[in-house]
Amino acid sequence: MLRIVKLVVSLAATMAVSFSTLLSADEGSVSYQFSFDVVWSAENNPHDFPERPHMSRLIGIMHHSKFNLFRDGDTASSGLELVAENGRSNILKAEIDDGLRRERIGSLIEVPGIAVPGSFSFQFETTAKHPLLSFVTMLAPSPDWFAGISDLSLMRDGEWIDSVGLPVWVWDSGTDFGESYLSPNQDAQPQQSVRLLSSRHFLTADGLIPVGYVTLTKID
Ligand SMILES: [Ca+2]
Repeated sequence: MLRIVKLVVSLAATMAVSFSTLLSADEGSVSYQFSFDVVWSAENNPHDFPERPHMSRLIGIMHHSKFNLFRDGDTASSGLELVAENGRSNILKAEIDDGLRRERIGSLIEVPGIAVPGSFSFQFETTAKHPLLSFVTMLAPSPDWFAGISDLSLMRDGEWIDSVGLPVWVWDSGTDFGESYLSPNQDAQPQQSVRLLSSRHFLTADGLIPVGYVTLTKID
C-alpha cells in the first residue's frame, strides 16, 4: 500500500522546504541531512559577476536508474530547459509527477529561492527502491545555466553510506546560445547537449570551480 506524504519543514522565517514522497509501509526508510553551501560570489567568480545573483527554486528527487534528471552529453528535457532558462519548474514537475506515478521517482524535494552566497540544510527520507539523488536549480541571471547533481547513489554495495560530500558544478543546458550572464534569449536550434560549463565565469587558472558544495549525512 503506497501513500503520498507531504511535509513542509520550516527552516527559517524565510524558507520552507516542501517534501512529497511515495513511501511503502512495508519498506524500511532511511533519513538523510542535505546541506548546501553556495560559494558562487563576486569574490570567487569575478569575471562579469552579475547584479542580483540568485538561484531559482531547487527541485530535487530521490529516484531509481530508470529516471534521469539530466546527464552529461544528453539533450535536456522540456522541463529542464524551462528551469535552466527561466527558473520556472512547472513543466519539470509534470515530468516528475509522471515519474512518481510510474514509481521511478520516490520523492520530490522543493526548496524556494536560494541565497547567494549562503547555506541551508534540511532532512528527507527515502527507501532502497529510490537510492539516487538528483537536483537542479537555475543560476540567475543566465541564458540557460543551471547548477545540479545527477544520479548520486546513497547506497554502496547494498548499504546506506554514512556521509558523502561533493562539489556542485554549473551546467550549460544547451537550449540557448547565450554566452554571458546577461545574454539575450536566443533559442538553440538544433538543441545542443547538456555539458559542464567551462566559460571564463567558472574556469580559472586552477581549473573549473564549483558554485557550491553538498554534503549528505545519514541520520541515525
Ligand atoms: Ca531554448
